[in-house]
Amino acid sequence: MPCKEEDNVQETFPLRLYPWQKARGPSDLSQNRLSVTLAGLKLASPTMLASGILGYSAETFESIAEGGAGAIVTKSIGLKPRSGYVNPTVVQVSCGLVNAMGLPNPGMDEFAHEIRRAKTVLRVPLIASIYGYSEEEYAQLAKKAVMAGADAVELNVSCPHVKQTGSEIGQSSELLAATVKKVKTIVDKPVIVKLSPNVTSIADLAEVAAKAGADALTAINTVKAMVINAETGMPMLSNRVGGLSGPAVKPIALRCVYDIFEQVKIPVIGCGGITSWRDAVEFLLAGASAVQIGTAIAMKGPNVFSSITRGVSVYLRKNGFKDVNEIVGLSHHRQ
Ligand code: RRO
Repeated sequence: MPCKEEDNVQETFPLRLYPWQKARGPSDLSQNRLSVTLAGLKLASPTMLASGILGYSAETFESIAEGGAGAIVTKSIGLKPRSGYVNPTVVQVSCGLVNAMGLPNPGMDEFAHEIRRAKTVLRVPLIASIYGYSEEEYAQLAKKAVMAGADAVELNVSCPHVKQTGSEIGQSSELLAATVKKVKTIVDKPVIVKLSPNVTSIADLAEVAAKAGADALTAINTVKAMVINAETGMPMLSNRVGGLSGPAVKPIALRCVYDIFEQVKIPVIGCGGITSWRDAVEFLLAGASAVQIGTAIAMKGPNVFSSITRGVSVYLRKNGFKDVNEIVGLSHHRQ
């Protein structure tokens, strides 16, 4: 079955009116109804570049921001350079991608130059994604990233397939709490924690991160997955196991955001299969204050930011909302 695409704002309106929509008066077209403040970061649009896609150079950050992204998250960076796994590292499947890149990155000392360069041109917040093998490493990386100019850090505690980092930290309440606490003692910029869906209760781990001092949460990283080639009889990825992203994971990600919003008060950033304005609206209604976009860039190109932003804006106007923040978590309202 092909992935369903519903991106045309003109054809899909007017929506059915729900009780919460009827009470609203006419909206002011002149204001920027899309701006959000997230853990102290000011975003002109609630769309962000997700970590892992086009996340390496100041030039690509700039072009993504010019394309309409409200913030940029870098590729995950560690203390030492890493070449990642050998090819094949990405396989296309129905409605998504399965990747096992293996954390390729130049190491923070090298990448700090890129952060500095990016900060001279970027007008949107730059968030450094970092991964480590201990709480001390996360803290060192956070300090280096912030000293280079990063506006916030996103702790990648959820990579599904690299040993002794990623989800091995994010799946353990003790390691997760210790990591977040340590980073919070070192930096005074917002600390965002990217959570794994490969757990029994993502909301419980969200609560652990929040209690340890996290300023916001990103939900979700990729879903642990694999692909086998019937012709060769072998797994397709060199690492055998990887992470599934794209429209295939959207309902999982949406449920995760919904569950977290019910249990935890800090802002949630939705991530997972957001491809159209309608997907973005669904995440906002589930409780996301902003959304990250990754795989859709590979599928549709960087203009996906402006098409999603435009669509969300039209949705808000047509339904009488003055401000994107008014719809955050609305699906939780009970009549
Ligand atoms: O680099 C990767 O293989 C990777 C990472 Br760091 C991650 O967080 N999630 C993912 O699916 N792949």
